[in-house]
Amino acid sequence: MTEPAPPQQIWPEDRAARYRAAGYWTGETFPALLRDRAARHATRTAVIGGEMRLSYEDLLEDARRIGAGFLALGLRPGDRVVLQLPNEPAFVQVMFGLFMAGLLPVFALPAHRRTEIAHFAARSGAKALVVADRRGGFDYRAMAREVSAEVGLAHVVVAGEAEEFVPLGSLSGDPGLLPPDPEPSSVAFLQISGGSTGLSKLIPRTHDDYLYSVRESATICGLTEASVYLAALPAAHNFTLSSPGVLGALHAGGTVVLAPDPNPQTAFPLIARHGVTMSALVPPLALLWLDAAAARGRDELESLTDLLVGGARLPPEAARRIGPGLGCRLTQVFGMAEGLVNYTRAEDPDEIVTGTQGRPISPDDEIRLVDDQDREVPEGTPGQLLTRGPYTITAYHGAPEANARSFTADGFYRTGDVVLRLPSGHLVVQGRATDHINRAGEKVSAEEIEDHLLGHEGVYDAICVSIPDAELGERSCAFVIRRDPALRGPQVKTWMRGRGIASFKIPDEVRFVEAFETTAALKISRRQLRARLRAAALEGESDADI
Ligand code: OOB
Repeated sequence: MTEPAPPQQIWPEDRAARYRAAGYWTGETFPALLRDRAARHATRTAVIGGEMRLSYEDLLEDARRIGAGFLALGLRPGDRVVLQLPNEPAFVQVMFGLFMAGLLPVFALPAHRRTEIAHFAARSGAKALVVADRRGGFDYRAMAREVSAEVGLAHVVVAGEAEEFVPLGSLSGDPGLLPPDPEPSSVAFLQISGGSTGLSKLIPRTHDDYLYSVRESATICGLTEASVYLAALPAAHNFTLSSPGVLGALHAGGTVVLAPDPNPQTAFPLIARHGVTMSALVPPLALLWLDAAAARGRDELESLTDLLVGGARLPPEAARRIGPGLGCRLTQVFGMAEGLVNYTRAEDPDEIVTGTQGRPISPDDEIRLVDDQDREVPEGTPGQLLTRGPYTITAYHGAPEANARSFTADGFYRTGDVVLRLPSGHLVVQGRATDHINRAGEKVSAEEIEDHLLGHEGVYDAICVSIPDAELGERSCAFVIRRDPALRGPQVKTWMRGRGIASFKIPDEVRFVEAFETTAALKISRRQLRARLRAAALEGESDADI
């Protein structure tokens, strides 16, 4: 088997020179960042999780030991390591350990399962996987065994009971053998795309570009040494990691508190206990927090000054309730793992904060709104958002076809989002042009689900669409033409579970239909079919009519 090419991310030289000259790309790297913060804030608390509390000095020491430990296993700088850990201190220790050793984390989410992890490992050419032993009734070691058999991992490192694998606690090596700091323009890690077509793509981010977005995000959101950030959503997600997130808080010398789950019963006591000042949620969870605050009272939330909400559309009526209901300031965040992040600002009037998804981080974030033919739409008209800039990627890793689809010839990323731009530069997300389901902020590709369904022998054809949902924002609905007339919805769902995929990808609803297209049209694209089925479902037509 040929080795996959090492990940890279390259901006055209003229743009790179401009970003350096403007002071966006400073040449800082992740290892240098941690060393610097450990020197400046040695004894301040960097990370809290469960009963564990790490100072900046502790975090640096652990990261150096763990990083050297990975090298002692035989990994070499530049190697990729799939990192799948829950919100626990080990996540931050291992992430920085990998950075110290010049290894590239591939950030998987705890919800990912065999099929997805194997895909990330194969696509990135990862040599190792880091998982927890067992969480929430799921045994990650059993999954690691299957992934390893499928893609051939050299090492599996386990936080907790390791069984035949390498215990995280046993990793150690000579920190003197850690490599020199990487090139700031080199790839620091790979993020996972939400993915609108097929399987998730890998997003290589460089030290220079990511640290620019982290530093500016921290400034825009007003993070300081006194800030205490609660990571309620999965820490590996771009929103929680960098907007301003875990890395923004550490960049500012503040404290990160890791919540095992985002529910109010878990999060509120953590806020009270650790004096949390800021957190970030997807809209459905923000609504849950509002209900809980109304029911339990706001006493536990006294220290909370800022809540960021993003990842999916926050309706203005809900946005208006957040400030008064939680007693804190709302910031809307519209971002993507590929780069561009927009924030509402502290100085924005209320109607902008509640009615828009903010404006870009950088004066050099270029925004273009176009129609289906890539022609710019007139001012004041919604259009498909294309963007390029100092922290938006120019290509996915090892995906020439996706790159040809997802980027214009002059390097703009096609976000797939339909937005309106106000004269002030604030963006209002109106919808999207691509076929994914935004299920409470988790992005599910319709195509990926359909591909799974088509693997069922009782399924003749399947189309998956999003349907508005009061709780989730959107839910997934699979329309299935059966080969086997006895096939029932629950069977389809159970079968999907056996495919080794994240449970948020299991269709929420399965509806059986006789055929997809009853009109005379000879050829109709799956995209058009999805649009028709969604429209029909919304009109409440009976299944037989669809
Ligand atoms: C964040 O990142 P991803 O990569 O999981 O998803 C990106 C997509 C966007 O293209 C858009 O379709 C949707 O998620 N989205 C929003 C939104 N924020 C993201 N749609 C409507 N309103 C919003 N506020 O989701 C992400 C990354 C960094 C920061 C925040 C979110």
